[in-house]
Amino acid sequence: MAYLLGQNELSHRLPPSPKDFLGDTMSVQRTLCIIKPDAVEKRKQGAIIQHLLDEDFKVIAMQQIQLSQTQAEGFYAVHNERPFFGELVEFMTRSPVVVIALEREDAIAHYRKVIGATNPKDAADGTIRKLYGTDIGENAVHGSDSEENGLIETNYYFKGHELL
Ligand code: 3AN
Repeated sequence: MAYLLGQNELSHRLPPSPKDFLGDTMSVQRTLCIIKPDAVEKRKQGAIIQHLLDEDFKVIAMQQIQLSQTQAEGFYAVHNERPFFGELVEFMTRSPVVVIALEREDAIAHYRKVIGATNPKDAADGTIRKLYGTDIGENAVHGSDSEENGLIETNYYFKGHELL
């Protein structure tokens, strides 16, 4: 019974997922989209959101924010040993981003297909990164890389009651 657990015990639990409510038989997943500063600066956020809606993603939460250094460093902590970490944090805090929690059947794999390869140069024609990305650093959108990270990342930006 969650309400009997202390704060520390609760913080180690995974956030609720669609499966908690709908059972194991279905494959609805969540993924976190961030429309990065380069794409917002180019005013492509509307086109990217429409592209995702046309691919049957449901927007369950969305907000425009300017990431703080701490927020960006925390979100990309897994990359903090990589040579591009400083550049990545500087870029992600440069100007506002649009953060969107998305839900869909098979969301993780389908979203990665729709956004294309990390480097827009290598991304397939018609993918979001090919259409709107600039280079490997400024590649228009972020996407979660696993079902577990889809939940963790969605909950990094949104509280449970904000996910509709
Ligand atoms: P993806 O976003 O496709 O999952 P990751 O997880 O390998 O790619 O990288 C996270 C982010 O770090 C990328 N979206 C990209 O913006 C940035 N990045 C990756 N490789 C480089 C690089 N060589 N130089 C600059 N930024 C990079």
